[in-house]
Amino acid sequence: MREEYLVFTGRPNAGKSSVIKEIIGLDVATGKHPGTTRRISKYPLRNGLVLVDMPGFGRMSGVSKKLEDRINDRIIRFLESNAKKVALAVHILDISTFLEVTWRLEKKGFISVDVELVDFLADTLNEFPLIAANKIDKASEKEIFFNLRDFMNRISIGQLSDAKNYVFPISTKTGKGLGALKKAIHEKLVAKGYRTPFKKG
Ligand SMILES: Nc1nc2c(ncn2[C@@H]2O[C@H](COP(=O)(O)OP(=O)(O)OP(=O)(O)O)[C@@H](O)[C@H]2O)c(=O)[nH]1
Ligand SMILES: [Mg+2]
Repeated sequence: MREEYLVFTGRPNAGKSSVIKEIIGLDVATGKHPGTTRRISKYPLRNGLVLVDMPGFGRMSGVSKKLEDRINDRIIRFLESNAKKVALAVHILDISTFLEVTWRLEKKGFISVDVELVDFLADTLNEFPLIAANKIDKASEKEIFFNLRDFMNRISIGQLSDAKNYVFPISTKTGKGLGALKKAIHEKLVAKGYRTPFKKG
């Protein structure tokens, strides 16, 4: 049977595993500290569709620089070598701290890891990933609005109106926005021939 991947990416602690838990209903490990998921973890769903929970891309706590580099390399290599087998990628980011983190990186001459990874996914997979702008409960509405607008302006999606079809503000804590994200994931997978993608193997 063919095997295809539903991949979840994001920086450490963004809430990848929490989104998987809430939306797909899989009992994956979540944790307070960046670096909870250390391996590229695969969970078979249905009809050859395999969910992939990635470790965080970027800095982790309690992990040597060497291991961190190795994990980051593995993520990039997995995505590059399996590009044709990725049915859908969902990128999760912590939108509540997006601008703060981005400005801090820019001062050091780096670009946002989230922007970099989203653009890498779009290039490598030839399709724009769905984006879960998570943790909207952690900042004021105004702050979330500014962070979202800035993020959407930075990713290479062209029109801001297009970005709205791909970017979903959510909170796995309050449940806000999860229905819309789930629907979007479902629709994309159905279009790829997976009629009941959320059921387990
Ligand atoms: N306030 C708030 N906290 C959240 C939300 N989503 C996740 N968290 C918390 O953020 C922390 C990280 O969540 P995980 O789901 O483990 O994140 P991850 O991206 O899988 O992290 P790694 O596996 O370490 O890369 C946990 O303490 C979660 O409870 C949210 O929407 N709001
Ligand atoms: Mg995780």
